[in-house]
Amino acid sequence: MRTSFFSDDTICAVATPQGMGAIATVRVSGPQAHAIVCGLFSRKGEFLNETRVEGYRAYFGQIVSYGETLDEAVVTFFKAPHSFTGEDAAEISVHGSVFIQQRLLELLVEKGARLALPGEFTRRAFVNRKFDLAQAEAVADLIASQNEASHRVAMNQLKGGFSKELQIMRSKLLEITSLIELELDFSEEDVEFADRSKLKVLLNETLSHVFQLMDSFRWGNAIKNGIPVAIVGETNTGKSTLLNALLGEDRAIVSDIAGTTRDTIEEVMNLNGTMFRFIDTAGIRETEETIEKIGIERTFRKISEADIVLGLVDATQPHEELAKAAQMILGKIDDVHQVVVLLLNKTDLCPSESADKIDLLKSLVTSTSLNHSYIQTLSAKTGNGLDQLRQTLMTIQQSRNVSQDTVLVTNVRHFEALKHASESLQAVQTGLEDGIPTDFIAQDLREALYYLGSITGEITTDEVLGSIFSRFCIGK
Ligand SMILES: Nc1nc2c(ncn2[C@@H]2O[C@H](COP(=O)(O)OP(=O)(O)OP(=O)(O)O)[C@@H](O)[C@H]2O)c(=O)[nH]1
Ligand SMILES: [Mg+2]
Repeated sequence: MRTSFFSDDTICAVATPQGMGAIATVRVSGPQAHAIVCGLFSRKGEFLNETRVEGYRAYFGQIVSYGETLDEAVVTFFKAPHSFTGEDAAEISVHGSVFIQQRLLELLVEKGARLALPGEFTRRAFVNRKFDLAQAEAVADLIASQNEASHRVAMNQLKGGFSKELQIMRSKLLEITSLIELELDFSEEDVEFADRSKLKVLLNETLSHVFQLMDSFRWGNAIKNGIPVAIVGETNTGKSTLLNALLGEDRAIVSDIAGTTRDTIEEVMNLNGTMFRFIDTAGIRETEETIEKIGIERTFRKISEADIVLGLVDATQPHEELAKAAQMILGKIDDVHQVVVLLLNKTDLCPSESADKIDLLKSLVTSTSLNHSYIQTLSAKTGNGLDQLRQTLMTIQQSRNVSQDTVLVTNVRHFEALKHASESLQAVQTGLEDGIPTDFIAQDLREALYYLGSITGEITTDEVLGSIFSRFCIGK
């Protein structure tokens, strides 16, 4: 249900970033958009006639008010429904002085427009069915995207890949639900319109699809906010030195005192178009020191949240201690969701022992059930092995293979809705097993449909829409 939230008013806002720039663009949308803009826009000494405006053509002229020229401008008119919002609209490009932008808005308001609320252009586009809610949210993601991967995911969502998958799922479920509801109408006669075995198959299919989408959230979210890479190991193994080397700056304090890093330090970095979020953590050791203990607990949490774990061990340690340190790290890896890179650090101090110790690490990994692991030598101090590490990170990222068409869930709201839908579908499943009355099953199915529909905005309330669009900025 897309309720008509808007009155018949015309809105305006600066659509380009705030402040001074070479050019600023002001957007105007609504039934009076053409009339209002024409009342300010003069060409060769004459105001443009609203009835003669051609759409999709760039007009050059002046913004004139009270006989004074404010600026030269290029104006493009769009005609409903073929505009971003689906309404009559215009875009005015002027020189990007803050004064000109402000004055132009004032003039538009004087002529009858009103300043747009945050996200109001996109909200109007949604109400006018230019796209669904998931696509509207993709517009925000696209604008916020800072690297190739997040751009690709947002673009796919904008093109409607995710929406289409949801639509298919919903229409299948809807079919079954209507049959079940039909049974309710004939409840006296004890008929079964909806084939129960078919329903079970459909439920299984839908549930596994929902689970698959939920699973993609971990990766989708990582792409949007930077793939979390935790740098972990015992104290003094060189974790902070590695963070600094990767970033190319002295971000974390490095010292030969064990337990230097107490709290986690996070920095985002773009590597070949992919954003990684490196997390330097407190070194793991037995300690009675309260603050350090809290830091180490935090390290364990960061390990579990990471997609990639860089596990550092100190090459100068004897075999036995090295093995213990590596095993401690390997024991914390969740092989389904995580990849571990074991790094034999400080190899500059004992180059002749590297090969031997790498063999030891290899044999340790082989004795675990881990399938996604890499082992490398490193000297965080001299930078030896850094390029290879960067290469490994790229390889791991590429192996996730996010193609143009892969649907990834990147939005917490969508993830929550999928989770609720999965719970309702599971309730239907157990209901069928336990032979629960049909009306309860119908209710759970309706609930699942509701949650799936809420993602694309088939079913939404004004409150939900308000909260989504208020997070957009003005002019969007
Ligand atoms: N020779 C050599 N020294 C290193 C290397 N990496 C780190 N170091 C030294 O090892 C000491 C500890 O380095 P940090 O980076 O502070 O180690 P950390 O793992 O962050 O230590 P905590 O924060 O205490 O857990 C410092 O003196 C570093 O200069 C390396 O590759 N080679
Ligand atoms: Mg440190």
